[in-house]
Parts: sequence; structure tokens; C-alpha cells
Amino acid sequence: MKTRVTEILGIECPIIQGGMAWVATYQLAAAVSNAGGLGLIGAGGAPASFVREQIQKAKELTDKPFGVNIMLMNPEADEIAKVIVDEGVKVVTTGAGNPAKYMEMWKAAGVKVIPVVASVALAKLMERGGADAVVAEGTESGGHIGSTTTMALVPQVADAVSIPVIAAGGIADGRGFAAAFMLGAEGVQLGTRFVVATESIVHEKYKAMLIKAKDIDSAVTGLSTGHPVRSIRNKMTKEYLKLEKEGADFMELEKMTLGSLRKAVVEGDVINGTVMAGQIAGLVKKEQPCKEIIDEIMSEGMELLNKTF
Ligand code: TUI
Repeated sequence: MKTRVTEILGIECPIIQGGMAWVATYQLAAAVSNAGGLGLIGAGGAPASFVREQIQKAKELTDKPFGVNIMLMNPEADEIAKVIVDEGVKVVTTGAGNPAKYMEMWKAAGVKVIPVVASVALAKLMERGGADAVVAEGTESGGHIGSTTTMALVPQVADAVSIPVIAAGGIADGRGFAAAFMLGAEGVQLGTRFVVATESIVHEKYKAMLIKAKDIDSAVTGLSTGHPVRSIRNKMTKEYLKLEKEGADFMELEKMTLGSLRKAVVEGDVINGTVMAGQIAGLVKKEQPCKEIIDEIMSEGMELLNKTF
């Protein structure tokens, strides 16, 4: 399959693996890239030195293109932006902010820049700033989210910009893949389905919780702080939402979430930790190698796109 996304990125299948904090390690990124998609290393809140090591390890496992996602609230974002150039990374995606201040440096180094956006306004701003494509991410996604659904956001972004649009949020199989293309996307980004991939290093309890999850099992915390985050409902989200309802201040709420994603991903504490996942978790039924996930989505998706009624 050829789209502007496969052309720009030099990949075979227009499927990108989300750059999830703590989850998107070099093992997962390399497996997705080796399977023909675009793997991403998620810098999350990690220091620049750690991100550099992850990039170097990914290079040992794959000679296919892979990328890095910078979470722009990371205190070392400036250093990580330079590490990307230094290490010759081909693609960068950004989340949770506006990457304008790094754009010139990345473009000069030939890095393809793909900001993740949750609105038409930011998509247009990014196109004007020189972005090569945008990921339009709907509120169905896990983690830090905007408020518009994928169904409504993707066609509006596709109409507003002329660079390629990659759809994200609520996509986990060939049906979602085909639907995204019908909405005007030329690629998709998946997070939740890759969390349970064989090559994903997340704790087995985290994987088990996603596999067990149903359609309505996620909750959105942090609406009152302006940083809404979607994760699977547990003791942690219950306590957070209770505090939020009682009008707790920002610092108190922040203290609760500090280190909570790591607690779930690394330690497997899915009761007191934050189990970030998208609304599509209910569709994710088993652990599978990345290659199998990508092959399945491509064949099911292409079949649907070629179907006539
Ligand atoms: O970034 C994401 N998803 C994430 S980041 C993350 S780490 C985190 N952990 C706890 C609390 C907060 C973050 C977990 N999941 N997705 C891409 C995304 N970006 N969704 C929404 C946005 C976004 C939001 C505001 C992009 C820009 C923005 O503001 C634009 C501006 O002008 O500042």
C-alpha cells in the first residue's frame, strides 16, 4: 500500500505505533519497524541520556526507519530535541504541546516532523510551521487527550490542511484502519493494541487488565486541571476523581499521579498505578507479535477498502 505517509516515512504499511511513555521502548519500536510499520520510542518523562540509549539500542535491532515521540512537558525536552538530531533519527512526533521552537532545527537536519494535534487550529498552525504531516488524535485515545472524537476530528483536520493526516484514537483493527481512510486519513496510529504486543515490555498484569477491559471501563481524570488523562478505572482513578470533585488543588492532584504510570507499567500495580489505555481496549483480546498485528490490520483493512456494496 502506497500513501503520502508511506512515501514520506519510507515504510511499507501506513501504521504508526504510538510513542507511549514507559511503554514504547526500543524493543517495541524495533519490532513494529521490522514488521513494516513505523515504530516510535516514547521519551515520556525520561531524561535525554536514557532516550539516547534507547535510540542506540533500536539501531542494533532494526535498519528500518523508526522515530521518537517527545512529550513536550518533559523538563529535558530541549536536550531530547537535540539528541534526535545528533543520533540521526528520521522521524519525530510530539505530544502534549506545541513543538514550534524546535521545528527549524529539525527541518534543517532533515528530520520528518509529525506533531500530534487534537484540534483543527493546532493542525493549521503546525502546517504553517513546516510540519510534514499531523497525527489527528481523538478523545478515544489513552493518556493525555483532547475533547473531540476521532470521527469528528479527522475529516475536519483533513479539510483544513494539505499535508497528510494520520488518524489516532479508537483504532485497533482493520475496520478502524479502513474507517480512518474513509475520513480522509492516509495513515493510522495505534497505541492500545501495541501495549499488549508480545514485544511490549509492560507488566503482565497491565496487559491482562487491558485484555479484560470492556468498552466503558476507562475514566478521564484531570479535567479540572486542564490536563485530562484517560486510563482504565481502578482505585487510583476513583480516589483522584473524588479529590477532584472535592475541589482539591492542582499540586495535591499532581502529587498523586507522580510516578503512577511507572508503577503500573513496570511494577504491575494496576490498583494504585495509572493504567493508561484507549476506549478501544474492549476490542483488544489477546497478546500477539507486532508482525501479526500489522499483517492482520493490513489484510482486513485493505479488503474493506476494496469492497463494493
Ligand atoms: O501526548 C499525548 N498523549 C500522552 S502524553 C502522556 S504523558 C502524561 N502523563 C500524565 C499527564 C500528562 C501527560 C500520556 N499520553 N497525546 C498527544 C496529544 N497532544 N493529545 C493532546 C495533545 C495536545 C494538548 C495540548 C497538544 C497540544 C496542546 O496544546 C497546544 C499548545 O499550544 O500548547
